[in-house]
Amino acid sequence: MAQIIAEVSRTFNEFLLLPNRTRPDCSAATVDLRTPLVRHTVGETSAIELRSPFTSAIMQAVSTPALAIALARNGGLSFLHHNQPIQDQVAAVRQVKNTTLSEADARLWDERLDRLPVPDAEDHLEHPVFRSGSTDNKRFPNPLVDAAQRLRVGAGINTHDYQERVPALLAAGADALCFDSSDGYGDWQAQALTWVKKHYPEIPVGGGNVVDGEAFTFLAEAGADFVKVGVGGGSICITRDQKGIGRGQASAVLDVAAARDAFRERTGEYVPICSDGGLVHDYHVALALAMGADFVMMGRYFARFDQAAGAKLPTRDGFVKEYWGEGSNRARNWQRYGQGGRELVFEEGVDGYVPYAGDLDEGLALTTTKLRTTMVSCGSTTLPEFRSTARLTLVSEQSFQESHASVTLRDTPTPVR
Ligand code: RVP
Repeated sequence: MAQIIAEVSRTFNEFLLLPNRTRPDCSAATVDLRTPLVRHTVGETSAIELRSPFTSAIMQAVSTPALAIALARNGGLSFLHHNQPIQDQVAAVRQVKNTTLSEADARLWDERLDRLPVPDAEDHLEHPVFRSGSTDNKRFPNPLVDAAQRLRVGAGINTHDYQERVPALLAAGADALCFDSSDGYGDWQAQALTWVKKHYPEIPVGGGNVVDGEAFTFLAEAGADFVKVGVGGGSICITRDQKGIGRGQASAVLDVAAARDAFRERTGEYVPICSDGGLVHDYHVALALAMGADFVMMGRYFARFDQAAGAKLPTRDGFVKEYWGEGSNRARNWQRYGQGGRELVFEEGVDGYVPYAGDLDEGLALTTTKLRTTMVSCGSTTLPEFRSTARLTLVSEQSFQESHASVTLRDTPTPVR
């Protein structure tokens, strides 16, 4: 007989954090957002530590080289998508790895330039790098760079062509890989993980997506260096409507975090987890991290910025950016949404618009400030401390209503009597 899980499937909107005591040494400036990307022995440091717990989704509409550069400068990591020929993904990785901060710095100052044009694979202007933007250590004090000071970049891979794609991506300089699947709890992914770990033991490779502890443990035992959590919660995702598969993102993260901790106790190995999709408000990032995620992955959030791939279009109410799912007819990513062949028989994603939000640097700075101040209210200066001391409460519908302003806002037209 089918098993009914006792816990109701819950999402982020159903929770709030309670403030904890804030001591004098705990301030936004002292909050340290470093977090491990890669599996490591307890007590040791992860081979790659994100400077800030943000990664961008493995999606055509999101993770361009320009976005990867901007995000790495701000301490996070992009995973360039694999829904393109191997040589195109390789060219994208090269674009990120070949604009090093120090080289750009040297050229801009030596040649007294204000900006540096960065060409794409076909030699078209991809994006200019400005002196004040690319090189100012004060503006980007914590970039995510490798030992040679090159920005780090990740790449999505799939269980179909990994034996050709992985070596090509590594030759181009990819720093981390991630198997990209809407359902990672399967033998195909375990076999593919085993193959990558056997042939390229040095390269970090993540797995997913999963929504429960059993599936996490399966991938961790197969060698995953991190595991992504989330099925059906993405803003463009209709998998739950189409297949009846998924789980509320909060429940999924809580369950997988408990399994990660049990795995750590049993093996002495810490396997980071990533909350992927369904982060609608900035405060959802803090909730995901408090519930146990080591870092988050976002699509809609990053798709709104200049650096994302979608076209910027005018509307009567301002600008929007295009944003489409990997399971939509526009992306047709059959490698992620395996339905038994090389074609999508039905869509699992939609094609739409998101409000335009300008430049990534400014948007992410604001989100990061909110995260820091939330952690201060919760009395934490590090992410491990935050998740071990966080107190969360479920909210009723009435208290959810109470959370919002209940006056007429000044910029709302007042009816004339
Ligand atoms: P969101 O941040 O809510 O936009 O969600 C992004 C996530 O949604 C991706 O990282 C991926 O896991 C998932 N996704 C991508 N495409 C689709 C789809 O077409 N259903 N879903």
